[in-house]
Amino acid sequence: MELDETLITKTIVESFTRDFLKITDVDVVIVGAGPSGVTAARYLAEKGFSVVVFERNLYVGGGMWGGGIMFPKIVIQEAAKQILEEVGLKPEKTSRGVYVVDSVEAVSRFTVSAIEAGAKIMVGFNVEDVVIRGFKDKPKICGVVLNWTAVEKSGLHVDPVAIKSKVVVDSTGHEASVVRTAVKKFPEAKLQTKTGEIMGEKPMWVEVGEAEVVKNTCEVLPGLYVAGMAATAVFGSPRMGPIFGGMFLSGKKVAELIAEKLK
Ligand code: 48H
Repeated sequence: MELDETLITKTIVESFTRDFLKITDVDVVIVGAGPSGVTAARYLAEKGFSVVVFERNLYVGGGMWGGGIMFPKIVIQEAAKQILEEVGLKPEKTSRGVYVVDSVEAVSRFTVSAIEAGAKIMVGFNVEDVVIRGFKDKPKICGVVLNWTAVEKSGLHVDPVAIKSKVVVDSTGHEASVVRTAVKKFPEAKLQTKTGEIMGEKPMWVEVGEAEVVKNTCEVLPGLYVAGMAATAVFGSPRMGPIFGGMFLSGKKVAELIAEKLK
């Protein structure tokens, strides 16, 4: 067989198009492939739901690569140990009582497990809006609007496309960008927070931050869930710095909530 140039082109375009057509209508769209997003993707796919994760970078992992101050180590507490073991990691118990794993191995194992469970991860896509049904004070979020990150960065005027889903998870980290967009477009729609608005992340307090990120993982608007640092930002909880147990536990919790809702 001659390795003709266009054969490669056709293979790429055909394979990508086939993949994309499969994810235009799914059970769950997850925005952001950080620790909370990939964890949620794995659990939901394992339960048999169709799941797609859109990540604006060309790589997955979010804040996991850099560990703390770029020392590539992921620290977790006992409560999250089992989640890491399920993906094949072997958390090392330290004399300080917390556990530690290598960042690169953690990103790799979490990503592979989500894919093996059946989740599709699409990189290079920026979610810029949501799809809704219902107006006034009762919008129901039922999908996302996306474009290539390259289009967003270049400022080209290119219209996006939409993906429909039963629910959407905002696991975009500190930005909580999906909730922010939804609230900006629908100020009438009240969030499930004390003020009904985005409360903003508070300074560091590890113990409280770790407990609250899990507690605040929930459906904030009909059809829209928050997980990970997005939950911290929306509910005005303290940040926790470079400990990741709460992120994995939040990803697991959002998957359980959605599984219950969609069953
Ligand atoms: C597509 C998007 C969009 C968009 C953002 O930041 P992350 O790692 O998120 P979490 O919440 O799973 O984990 C947080 C953790 O990494 C962290 O920062 C901690 C523990 N900080 C504590 C502290 O005190 O600082 O990942 C979010 C991902 C990233 O990969 C973004 O590129 C992506 O979401 N993303 N993808 N469309 N609109 N916005």
